[in-house]
Amino acid sequence: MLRIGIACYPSIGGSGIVATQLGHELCLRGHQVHYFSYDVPVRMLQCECSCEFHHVDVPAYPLMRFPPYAMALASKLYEIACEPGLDVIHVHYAIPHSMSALLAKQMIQRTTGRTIPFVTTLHGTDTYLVGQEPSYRAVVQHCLQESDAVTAVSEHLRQETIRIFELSKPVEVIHNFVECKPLPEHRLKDIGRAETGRTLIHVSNFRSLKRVEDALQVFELVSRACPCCRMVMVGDGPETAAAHKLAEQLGISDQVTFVGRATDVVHYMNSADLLLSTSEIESFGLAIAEAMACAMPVVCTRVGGVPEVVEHGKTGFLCDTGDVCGMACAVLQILTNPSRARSMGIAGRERVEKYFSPDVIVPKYETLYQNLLSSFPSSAEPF
Ligand code: GMT
Repeated sequence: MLRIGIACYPSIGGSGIVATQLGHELCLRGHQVHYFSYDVPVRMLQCECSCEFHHVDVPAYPLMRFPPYAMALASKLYEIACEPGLDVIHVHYAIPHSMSALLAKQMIQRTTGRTIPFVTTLHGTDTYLVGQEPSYRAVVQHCLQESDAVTAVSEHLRQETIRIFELSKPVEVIHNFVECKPLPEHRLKDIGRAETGRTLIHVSNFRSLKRVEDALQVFELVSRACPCCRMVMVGDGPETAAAHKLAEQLGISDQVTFVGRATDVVHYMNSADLLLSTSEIESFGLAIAEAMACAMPVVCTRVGGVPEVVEHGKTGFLCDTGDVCGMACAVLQILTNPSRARSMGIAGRERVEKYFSPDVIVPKYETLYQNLLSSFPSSAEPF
């Protein structure tokens, strides 16, 4: 049994969701989990395990235009690592969490002589986008190099991380996982039925890289051939207002429902028939795997780690980024062929169960922690 500190973003977003689900699973497996963030992680509120949450206080002072969150997180990690004690620190999303973990590790070493190893899990934009900002790059590179282990949520992200940060250390791929919840009765009956196969769903944080406008344009083309179909847009972000405007311009506002931020995405997925993901980059695509777990076929862009998740032609279709016509054709191929839709949905769920389930993925993290602890014998305290 290990005492594991997890630092993550608390908001609805892939990295925070994965971190919280991991904490939950580790707790169910008998480990003691401590979360660190500036707010209670959204998914933590929905689970009933005995994980502890440590609020990171960031005091403001008039001199500081930008209160130093990374420093406050390092202090909190240090405090809890000393008492009640941690065996390993696992940070999700490198910026700024791995910097705080490195600082905490050094402070613990200096004051107690113990070494508490830390793992950095990269989620995507910390490598592809934000990590490459000249203001952050050198620090991210240093913190990855100094992490006791670095993991990436896909092979694509692993390769890009090594290339971009010129890392001389290994990066291990540990894919994301999603739970395959029992399908509701209506869904079991309805998968792929022609008369119900008409609701598309798009789930994202409406940032520009999600190309939400492409999703609406695809839907507009699909609705010409299939006038009764509907589109549910789940999420919120900087492009939300533009998306509403575009829906009006395209004359599809009556068929498109914007539901905003949702904590229970599965609820919407279980009432939809096809997921459309139009991103220009996606390290993994958690929403895609969540849709597959709901036995839903997917039409996605062939980017980043998405081809590791979606098997083209079997669990959905992969198209080129921006190929609105190609994506509309792929959607129509599925909507107009109920038996294909059904077999794709079922194949997707099977794929998630086989490769991206908690039982397959969580032991990989446990093994990683154990291996680190055995290479730092001084770190293990009796627990
Ligand atoms: O999609 C985002 O921009 C949010 C980001 C996050 O960290 O919250 O998502 C990234 O991490 C997810 C969980 O590992 C992945 O499923 C997403 O594909 C990844 N997003 C990108 O790579 C753009």
